[in-house]
Amino acid sequence: MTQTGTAQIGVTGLAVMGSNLARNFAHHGYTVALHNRSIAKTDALLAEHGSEGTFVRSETIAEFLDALEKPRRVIIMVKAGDPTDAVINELADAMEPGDIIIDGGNALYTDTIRREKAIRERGLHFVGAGISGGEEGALNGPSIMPGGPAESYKSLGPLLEEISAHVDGVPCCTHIGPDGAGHFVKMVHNGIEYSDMQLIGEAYQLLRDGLGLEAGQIADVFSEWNKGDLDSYLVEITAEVLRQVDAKTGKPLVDVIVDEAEQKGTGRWTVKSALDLGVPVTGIAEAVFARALSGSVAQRKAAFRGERSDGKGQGLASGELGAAPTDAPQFIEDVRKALYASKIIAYAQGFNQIQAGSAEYNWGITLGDMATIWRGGCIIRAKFLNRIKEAYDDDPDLATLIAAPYFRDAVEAGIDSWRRVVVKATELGIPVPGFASALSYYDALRTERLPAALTQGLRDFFGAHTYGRTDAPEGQKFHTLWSGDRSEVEA
Ligand code: NBP
Repeated sequence: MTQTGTAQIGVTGLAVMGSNLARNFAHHGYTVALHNRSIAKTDALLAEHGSEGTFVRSETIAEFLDALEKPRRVIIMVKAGDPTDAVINELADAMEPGDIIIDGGNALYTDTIRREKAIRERGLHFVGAGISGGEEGALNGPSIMPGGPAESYKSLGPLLEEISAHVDGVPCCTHIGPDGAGHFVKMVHNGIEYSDMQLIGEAYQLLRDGLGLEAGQIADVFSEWNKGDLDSYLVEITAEVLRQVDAKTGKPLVDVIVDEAEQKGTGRWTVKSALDLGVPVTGIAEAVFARALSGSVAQRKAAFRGERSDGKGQGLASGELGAAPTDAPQFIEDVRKALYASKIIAYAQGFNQIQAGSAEYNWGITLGDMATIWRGGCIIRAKFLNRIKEAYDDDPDLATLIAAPYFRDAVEAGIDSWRRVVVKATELGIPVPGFASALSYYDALRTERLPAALTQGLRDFFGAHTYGRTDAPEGQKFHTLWSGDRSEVEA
């Protein structure tokens, strides 16, 4: 029986993400053409899940493309980087004008911009789509962030929206903007995810080292927090991970896991992009550096404040540490409020980065839509994203999330707790880079006169870099003749 032109969608790259995405399409009644570089993965998928829907097996790209109805829609789910380029080129060589290539991997947005341009010039459509939610999301409904031409979204959008997560009947998928917009937003999403996890980690450590709570007790605290403003997937699974007992030792699993956090690179990309755009995403940067610090094994061994494991005596001293908090329930509540306030800052910074990226590349991104499509399916799904959506609905040009009434009030309600936590952590020698830098960011934004005036003075002194004056029109520059008579001239 010929199966030419029977499949509405094709998936190439059938590792964990691609297989689950293919099954998700099949569960929604679509006929799915399957392809993988090595046939073993295709056959394994068909053997284990072939009965879940209608799949078309293919061994070659030619067979794969033949199975698809036209214009063809092909999703690539292979390793990001060179493998993705290899697959795109192989497909583009064999496809016809109007066909759509979708890269669902975690591509760097600048690669997506380059690829979209090259593929467009060949008469094909290229859509870089960020997909979040891990393997579970891919199977049961991810959050999808497709970029690329608006025209291709007309044909592709309904399929993607159907298989995406839904919250209150609204799909967690929307057209983000042209070329690299989807992958840019996915990148910032991942950066926010880094920041969220770092803040959760700091809260955990404060309860563990500040109050001496066991993992199981901290799990109960997180479960309780998940019933309120902090209600989110990451807080929910924090309780689950903390409650897990290691079968081998009988200890909490978290106590036997090596404390070196790894990264695949999207957090680093977010920070690099933020540096280029000049957007202070301090929360994400602290999270990326905290992971790097955890992996700085030699430095940690050399500086460790206890007995050094290499037998070379004591590590570095910490000075006198303060006493543990005496009112445990109050401290737990303070940490909860500090976590929420810091999280608001992290999202405010991430949304500012999307705003700046959208302006830089003319993407026309609607910020409220990002909050909408992150409400379900993805790793950072959280109840408070509804509030972010409302804030941008009320004012699409909001300069910062913390200026929106709900968030302004939420941060102000937690500010005393937040300061107490940072002070107590400092006294106890517990590192809280996320909490502390978020608080400094918040204080800096609200400071009338920043020391940047002095920075400008210094720059003018050693490099004649000039400065503006508070009493002169914006843009007018001045220079003091530091090595002369120190009079001021207009630059
Ligand atoms: P991997 O990132 O582990 O990639 C494995 C797949 O890439 C296999 O199908 C493999 O084929 C194929 N592949 C490679 Br490697 N080199 C190739 C080449 N030169 N030509 C053709 N195919 C090649 O798979 P994954 O974890 O399912 O992730 C897929 C994409 O989704 C990645 O970009 C990832 O960053 C992204 N993503 C992953 C997650 C997650 O939770 N894992 C979440 C969100 C996004 P083979 O079978 O022949 O070796």
